[in-house]
Amino acid sequence: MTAAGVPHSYIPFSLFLLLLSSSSSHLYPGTATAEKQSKTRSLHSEILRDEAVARLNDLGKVSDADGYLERTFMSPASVRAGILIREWMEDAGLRTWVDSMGNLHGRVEGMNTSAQALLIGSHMDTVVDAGIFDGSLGIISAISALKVLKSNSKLGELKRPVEVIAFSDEEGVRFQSTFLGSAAVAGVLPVTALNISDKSGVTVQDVLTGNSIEITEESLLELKYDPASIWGYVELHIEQGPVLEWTGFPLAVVKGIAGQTRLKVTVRGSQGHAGTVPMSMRRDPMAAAAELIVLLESLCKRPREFLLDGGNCDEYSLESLSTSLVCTVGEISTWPSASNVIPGQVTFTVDLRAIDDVGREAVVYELSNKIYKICDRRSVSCIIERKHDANAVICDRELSARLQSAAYTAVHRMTGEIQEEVPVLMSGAGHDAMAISHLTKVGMLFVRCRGGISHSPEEHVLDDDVWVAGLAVLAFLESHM
Ligand code: HGY
Ligand code: MN
Ligand code: MN
Repeated sequence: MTAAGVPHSYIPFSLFLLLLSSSSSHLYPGTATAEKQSKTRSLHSEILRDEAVARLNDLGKVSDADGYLERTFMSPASVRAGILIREWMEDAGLRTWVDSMGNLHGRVEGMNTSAQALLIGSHMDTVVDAGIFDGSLGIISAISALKVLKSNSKLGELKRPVEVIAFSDEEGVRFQSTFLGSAAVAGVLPVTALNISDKSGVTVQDVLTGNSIEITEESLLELKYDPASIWGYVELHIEQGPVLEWTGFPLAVVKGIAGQTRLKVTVRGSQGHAGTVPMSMRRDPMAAAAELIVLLESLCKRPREFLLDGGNCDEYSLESLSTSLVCTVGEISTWPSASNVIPGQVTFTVDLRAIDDVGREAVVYELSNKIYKICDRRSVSCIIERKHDANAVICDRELSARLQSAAYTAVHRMTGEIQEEVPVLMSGAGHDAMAISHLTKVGMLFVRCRGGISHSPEEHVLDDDVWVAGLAVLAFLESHM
């Protein structure tokens, strides 16, 4: 298995040989004989594949935008999506409610209401121009697996309560601070988060009030679950990377999730006429921002070069950074944004991730120092706001072992083949499991996605991989019966 902390893009070659030797494109029941058809039926394909795929497509049409998928925290489309998901939860026999941070819950008590509950969830919000599987697959697979138990009158055989949670804001697209929903359930969302405003000055509190949710500090604190009442949290999610497709396996267990920092950098200079100000006399924030963004890319491509003389991180962190550090400038805006005006201000976002938290901190420190030096030299001013931080999370071993066994069972049920090794991968993408790890032990399963593409309308999961995902959740639930 991959060594601790080695991100999936750096699986040791020996493991790759093992995976490649044993991997074959897992055949699924193709032209089924009568006996195979009954087997397929016993694999609940109508619910775990056909209906789940139809629901993913239906949910993928619920958008705030025309022509592309966008659902942000408590937006009109997110509310409509919640109504749809709530119907599906009730169709699976779950008791449902919406909490005061917009999370949608569906719960079945099982045979022992006082036993510690199993939470299964993911997010119902999306990025801009999103794919239909990111977040939604984890919610729909969980609901479908519970519906199979209901259709076999087995919900009452669950040893513990099972609660599906569709979290209201994992992407953090609107307010830049992610996990608004899951952090509230974990009890780690500061009440100050209610005052965070979006680009138009609307706050989180305003959005909740606009949805007739009057949240107070008390009601926010009441959202926190009692850790003693929770057995653990499981999240099934698309891999959003290319490794599973490359290895030929449909499922993987997640070993851990990279830590992340989000910054907002605002550079101010002197706004002026594009035609009259000599180049030598300009204080141009756009040119400064361009130099800062190229610096950021160089630092993240060659951290050792920048950090060794800085001396603020050891060899282990440097080694980890050289394999896992990634950074992205996803948003940039300028004022007044006119072609014949030297801008007065440029603002851009920085999304920075690494498996090692010490290394990530060292990068943020070094980057900030260099940004201020460059702005000084260019006589422009600079403000760096730290909008979000989440430390790296390592998934629980015992829970991961149970997920691995569920994945193994699912693939074996579908293909009849023995999948020697269920791959174990690191996640560069963030997930609600990071927030819930403050509440209880967490485990994650990854599902193969075409070309590893995500955060794009090209995002795609094979129908049969949706099916095997549902079978894995079903097998995991059966281990709690
Ligand atoms: O950005 C992420 O890693 C996640 O998709 N929110
Ligand atoms: Mn995402
Ligand atoms: Mn996601």
